[in-house]
Amino acid sequence: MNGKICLEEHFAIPDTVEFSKRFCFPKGWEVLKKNLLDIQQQRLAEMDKNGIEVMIISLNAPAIQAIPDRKLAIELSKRANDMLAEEIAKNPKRFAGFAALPMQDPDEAIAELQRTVKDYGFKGALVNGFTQVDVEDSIVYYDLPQYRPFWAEVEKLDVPFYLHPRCPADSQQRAYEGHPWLLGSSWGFSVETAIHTLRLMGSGLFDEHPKLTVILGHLGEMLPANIWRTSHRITKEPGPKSKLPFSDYLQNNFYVTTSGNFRMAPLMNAMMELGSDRIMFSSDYPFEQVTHAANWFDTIEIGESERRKIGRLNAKKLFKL
Ligand code: GRE
Ligand code: ZN
Repeated sequence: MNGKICLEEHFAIPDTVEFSKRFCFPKGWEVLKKNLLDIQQQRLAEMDKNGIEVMIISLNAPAIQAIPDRKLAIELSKRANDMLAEEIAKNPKRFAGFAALPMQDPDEAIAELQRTVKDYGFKGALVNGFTQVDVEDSIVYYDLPQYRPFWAEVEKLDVPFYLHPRCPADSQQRAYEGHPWLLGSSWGFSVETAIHTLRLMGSGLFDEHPKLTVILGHLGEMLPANIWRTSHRITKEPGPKSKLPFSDYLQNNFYVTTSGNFRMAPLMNAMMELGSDRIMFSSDYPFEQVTHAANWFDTIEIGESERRKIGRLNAKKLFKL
C-alpha cells in the first residue's frame, strides 16, 4: 500500500543515543546507532522503498525520562526537540514530530509541549513511561495529582500523548532476576506500560478529561486481550476512581499502533476491542525494520477499506495531516 503514515519511529541525538545500546545484541549496535542518528538518508530510503509517505518521529527510550536531574532533563528535551524541528524543516512533506517532554517538572512539560506544538507544529508528545525525579531510585507515574494540569493542557491543545514503553525500574525487577532477556521489549516493556495505562484509567483521568487521546504501541501492550477481565475482576477496596468499565476508555480515549507487533492475532484483538478506526500502522524503526512491518501489513487478509484506514486515514485525521 502506498501513502502509509507511521508514528512510532525513533531517532536519537548524540546525548541520548547510548540509552538504546542495552536493547540490542552488541554486534548490532553500530548499525542501530547510525540509523538512530540518521534522518534524511537511510530512513528516507526505507520510507520510499516501503510506501511510507509520512513518518512522525520521536526521541529514543528512555532518554529524558531516565534523567533524574530536572535541569538536565529540561535542557536535553529542548535540544532534542530543536534538532528534530530542524530535520523536519528540511523535508516537511515527509517528516513530522512528537515532542520529548521533561515530565520531571510538570510546568516545564506543559511549556515545552506548548512551544513545540505552536512554534514547530509538532503533532503531540511521546513520553517513555514513568519519570525518575531528583533521585535515581524514583518512579513517578502520570496519574499522580501533580500531572492533572499537564493533562488539562494536552486536552486543550487537542494533541495526542503517546505513552511509549520503558523497562520496569531497577527496584521492581525481582521477578526478572536471572532472566534479563525478559526485561526489555520482549516482555517488561509491555507489562510496565500496561500498568501505567491502567493507573491512568483507574485514577479517573478520562472522566475528568474525556477528550484526552492516548496512543499505545505494540498493538496495545497486551491490554486489548485482557481489558474486560481487568474491569470484571476488580474486588478490592478502595477500587478505581473511574466511572466506566476500562474497555470504554480503550474505545473512547485510546489508539493503538502496530509498532513491533506484526501478527494477526493481536491485531484482531485490537480490532475487536477498539475497532479499526482506532488502529494505526507503525513499524518502530530502527528497532524494527520498516520492510518487515510494511511487508506484513501490505499483505495481511483484512478488508481494503480497513487497510486504508489503519495504514493512512486514521492517522491523517487524528494528526490533521
Ligand atoms: C522501542 O523504542 O520500542 C524499542 C526500544 C528498544 C528496543 C526495542 C524497541 O527502545 O522496540
Ligand atoms: Zn518504540
